[in-house]
Amino acid sequence: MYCPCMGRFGNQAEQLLGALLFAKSLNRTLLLPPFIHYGIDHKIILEPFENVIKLEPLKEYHKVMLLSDFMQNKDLLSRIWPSESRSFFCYSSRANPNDRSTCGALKGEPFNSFWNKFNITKEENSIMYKPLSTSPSQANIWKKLYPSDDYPIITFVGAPSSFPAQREAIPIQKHIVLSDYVREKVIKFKREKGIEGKHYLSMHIRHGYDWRKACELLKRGDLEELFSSDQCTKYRDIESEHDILKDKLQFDTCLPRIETITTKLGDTLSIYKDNITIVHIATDFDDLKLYEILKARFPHIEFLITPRDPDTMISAMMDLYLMAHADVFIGNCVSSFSAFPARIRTEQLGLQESTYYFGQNFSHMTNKQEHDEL
Ligand code: GFB
Repeated sequence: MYCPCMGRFGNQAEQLLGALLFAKSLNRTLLLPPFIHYGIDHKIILEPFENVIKLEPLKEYHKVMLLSDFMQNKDLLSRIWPSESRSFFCYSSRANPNDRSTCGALKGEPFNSFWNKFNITKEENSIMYKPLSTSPSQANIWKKLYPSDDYPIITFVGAPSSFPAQREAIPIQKHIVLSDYVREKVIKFKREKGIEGKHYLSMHIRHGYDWRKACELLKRGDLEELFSSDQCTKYRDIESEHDILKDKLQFDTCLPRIETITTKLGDTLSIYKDNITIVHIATDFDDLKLYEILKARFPHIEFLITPRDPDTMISAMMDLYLMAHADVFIGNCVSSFSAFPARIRTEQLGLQESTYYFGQNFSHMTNKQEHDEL
């Protein structure tokens, strides 16, 4: 059990992959937490896990249970996580500097709101596991130190996994399928727009204020990776099992200029000839100037955006679905929000050939093809 207390959807989704991998290595059930969404004025919204991701395909990978079901099951709760002995596990304390004896599991937001939602208002016990890590390679040590007879439940303060997700966890995306709830919202949206069954291209334009600031980091010139950039800057060499850097990350790949966006869109549409006349724009910021430029440059294209409602995750979920299932996708290489649909396309739907990124020209050959060429 854990709180997905770091980052927004893209970060939480990558850490879910690592948490599944770790739970499997321990042969313990993973309790699936709600996703944490931040609305207007950082309002914390807990989106039920099952509204976003289907449970059945996940169960094919490993034993899982909804955290909300577990918390409502009073019998199970009092048997394996009784209120008087509720331990939290952490690598090291995040509590006040003058009290390092507790994990500080409920300190600050979103930690406090998350646990309060499940009526957990107090940390009874803290277990700090430093220098152990939550890498599956340490599973045997975990089993020895914290056997399930003595520790039927391990509750982590944050996700027991890294961001970005480690390479080994990426294929688990095969089992992360967007829910019917999201699918139906998209079908309704398409029906309303009269585009059911029509081919479309989807592009992710990540360019809000936080993103602009984050991309500035690349101007230092010495960063090899940022957030989810491994998805297009690196590939795994099959023989040596090492990650090979295809190309150094450039600023324009993180924050594409308008010219970069229009050129990439034009070049990509021309590959698909006249087959695509609809372009969905997934974005964190509606830049009306950009929309005007796109309409003027591509007069024969119908541009679509999903309905906005910042206090729910609906728009984000619909954008993720539309990007994942588009005939053609152009993503942001650095963004973990782009990485989620890109992984669905490559790991689940076999759509890697029609998955592109803005900015510098990365080759999208498979590892095997790259390898054969050497
Ligand atoms: O998902 P996320 O971690 O992706 O955070 P990045 C971006 C959030 O912005 C999403 C919203 O969870 C959404 O709430 N958002 C972004 C969007 N793109 C879209 C979109 O196309 N449609 C909709 N509806 N919403 C990084 C983080 O964000 O940003 C880093 O990974 C850091 O931790 C950095 O915070 C500044 O990876 O893009």
